[in-house]
Amino acid sequence: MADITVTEHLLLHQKRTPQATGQFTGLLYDLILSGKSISRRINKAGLLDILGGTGEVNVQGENVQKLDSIANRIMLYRMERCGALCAMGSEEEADLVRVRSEFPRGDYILIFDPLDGSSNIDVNINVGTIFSILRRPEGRSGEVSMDEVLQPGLKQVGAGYILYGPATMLVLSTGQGVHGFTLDPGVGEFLLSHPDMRIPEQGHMYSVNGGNWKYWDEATREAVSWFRTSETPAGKPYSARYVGALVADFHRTLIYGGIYMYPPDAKKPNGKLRLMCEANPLAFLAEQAGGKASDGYGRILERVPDKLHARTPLFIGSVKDVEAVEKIYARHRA
Ligand code: AHM
Ligand code: MG
Repeated sequence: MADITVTEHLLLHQKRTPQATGQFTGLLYDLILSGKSISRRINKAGLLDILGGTGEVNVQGENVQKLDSIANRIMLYRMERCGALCAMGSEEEADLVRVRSEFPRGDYILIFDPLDGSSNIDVNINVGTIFSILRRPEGRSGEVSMDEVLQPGLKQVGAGYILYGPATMLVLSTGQGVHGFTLDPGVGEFLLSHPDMRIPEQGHMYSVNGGNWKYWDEATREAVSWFRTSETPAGKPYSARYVGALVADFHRTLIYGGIYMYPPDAKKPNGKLRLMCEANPLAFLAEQAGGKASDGYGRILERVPDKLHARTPLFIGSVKDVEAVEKIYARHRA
């Protein structure tokens, strides 16, 4: 097969995608460029003495790793200049970042987690950038207000992630399936490597931080126990896998099937993950790949965020595995 670059792929799809105007393609192009810059910094991290924390605490109350803030700065700098955005929301920024008047503004809103799984950086384990693209509601102009940003995930016009692993990969959907591209470092281009990714209907792996057992309620314990005691379609027990980097755990789930769970617990009653920059983009990809994403009771993509940094429980992956959890929660709620 001849190499297909991500740009070529986007242009081919542009003909059939109403929202893929030149502005949208330009946005994706600059996102990809940001991803390449972050990838390069991560590869050099050990050499440049930028591993470890800055000593600061971010808006979520977590220690900021040096690479978190570097990735955040790369994204903000590049994307403010792309000409397609009017505002950005970052996991590392408390408030919405509006594109300043000296830069050309567009109709899109970008929400991102610049470096997900950053507690893994010091041990050289996968991290990633997750992004969600929304369109400004029709007929709105001038300063962007929060109600324009707080849209349910169903309204996303694109979403994806860049996984900085043994190879750097871009996994992207603009609403026409999910496609994976692998960075060829020699030519500096993402090449189509995983066309039309589909999540198997049922998997053989479950992924959850079992260390939270003592903080879980009865329903959650039963849901996790279900995977510990049930059989896969091959008649074997489920395997447990947990990287602790959502983007890596999701990527495995997208390819092999199964389920990733971050349930609510006594310390985090709304779960840990952020609806807008983590759950929504991955839920969009999961559904586009034929899978499912739930908060335990209903579809993630239908949740209306009440604030930029709203959190949600997340159960995501194969349809049958996510439904198994929903059935258990529904029974406990009744
Ligand atoms: P982060 O965005 O600050 O890295 O936090 C989110 C991460 C996810 O990547 C991961 O799945 C989860 O937090 C791990 O949390 P825990 O250590 O509680 O299992
Ligand atoms: Mg994260």
